Amino acid sequence: MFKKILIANRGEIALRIIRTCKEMGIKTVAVYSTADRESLHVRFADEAVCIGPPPSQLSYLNMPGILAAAEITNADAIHPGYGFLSENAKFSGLCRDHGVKFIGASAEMINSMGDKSNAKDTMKKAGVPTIPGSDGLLKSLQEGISLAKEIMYPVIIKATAGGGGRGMRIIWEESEFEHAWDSARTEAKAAFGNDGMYLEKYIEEPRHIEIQIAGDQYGKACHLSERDCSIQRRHQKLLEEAPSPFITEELRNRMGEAAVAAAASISYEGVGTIEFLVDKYRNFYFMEMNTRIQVEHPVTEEVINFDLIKEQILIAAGVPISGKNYYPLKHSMECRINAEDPYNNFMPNPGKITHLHKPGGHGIRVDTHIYAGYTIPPNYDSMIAKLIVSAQTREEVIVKMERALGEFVIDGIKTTIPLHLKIMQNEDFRNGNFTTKFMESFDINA
Ligand code: MV4
Repeated sequence: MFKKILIANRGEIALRIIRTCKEMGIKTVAVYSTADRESLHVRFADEAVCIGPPPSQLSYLNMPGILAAAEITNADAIHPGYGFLSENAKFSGLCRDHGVKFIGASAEMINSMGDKSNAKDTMKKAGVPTIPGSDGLLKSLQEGISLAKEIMYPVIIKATAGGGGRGMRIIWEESEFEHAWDSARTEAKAAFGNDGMYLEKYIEEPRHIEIQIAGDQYGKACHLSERDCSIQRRHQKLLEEAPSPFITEELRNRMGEAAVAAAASISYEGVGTIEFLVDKYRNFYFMEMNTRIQVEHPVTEEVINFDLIKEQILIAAGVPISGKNYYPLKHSMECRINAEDPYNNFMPNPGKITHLHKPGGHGIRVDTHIYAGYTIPPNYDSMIAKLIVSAQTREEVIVKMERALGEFVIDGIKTTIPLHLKIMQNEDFRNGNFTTKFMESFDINA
């Protein structure tokens, strides 16, 4: 087992990883930027190394600095958390070259799944359902136009280097094709240095449902049930839950089997997520694979009673997984609390927390790094806490979530707590009647 793990991240996920390491008897090294000197991950780790000034490029993305910190502290592994270097193939490769275990995917796996057209092709060959569309990349505008005519509008073109909604365009009729093609390629070239595009039939009003998977070094894979992440705004998830109110036991079995086939076919090692789009007829299609631990992993931990960070560390250390699939035993929901003003276009609102009261009681979990007197720096993501509520049924979770949101006091800054309270009161949400379009028509003032 590892003796010492360096955590190449900040905020709640750095704390989350430190906590599991402590329980496993593993020493921890925090790295931090000068903006995070007063952060809890710095205080709770056994050692801490300053790696640079506030901008991420100069600190949490500073690969030589982080590798040097691992070397001087004698860390034998690096946990990247989510975001930052967690899906950076170059960093994964550098860790391998330096003899320090990267607790995440190999450089080859990150490259393979990071190219979305290639990932789709790989999954199709493994027998995972994919959305009808181009066979690989489009070779020309003309090829796109004639294929769209064949599969019929609406279609969507996607940048193969994209993901998270960047470099994609929905096309409703042929007259829009050329402009969409040009603008998407220009955007992709500027953002990723790669303007390769592929085409798919556009699925209207889908649900975003993802399956947590785990695979080990011995070729075994399993699934750990699904999360419904349909409540998003501009490709930022706001709220996630497990199980999905839309998924039947039969569909869960089929999606779980497809996700296991996907993971096994690429000999996936570690924990990962297979993202699916599910249409109104409950057809499901592979969308993307994430090769990291995700923000919303706690809802899965709560419904299957299992520490996913511990599992990640065990797999990285070569411990085999049991291979059994896991199914939800109860219901869990996570509200992401951001330092943003939901009444003013989600404007970021960093600053000092003058007073704090975290909710408590049965079934309540708060994953956060904030404390009274803490100043949220303006340099990083605006998520400051995750409120995770679990109970026997979805109805009970919603009642408890309303109660817990009402108890949560974060003074000094604006947060998205009022938005979540309004979502909990929405009839369609309460009935489980929502798609990825939910937030487009949601009005916090209504
Ligand atoms: C789609 C789609 C409809 N049809 N593909 C958005 C992010 C990227 N991962 C893929 N995305 C979509 N791909 C087809 N063929 C709709 C979306 C989409 C979406 C997906 C999941 C969650 C929220 C979304 C919001 C807008 C569009």
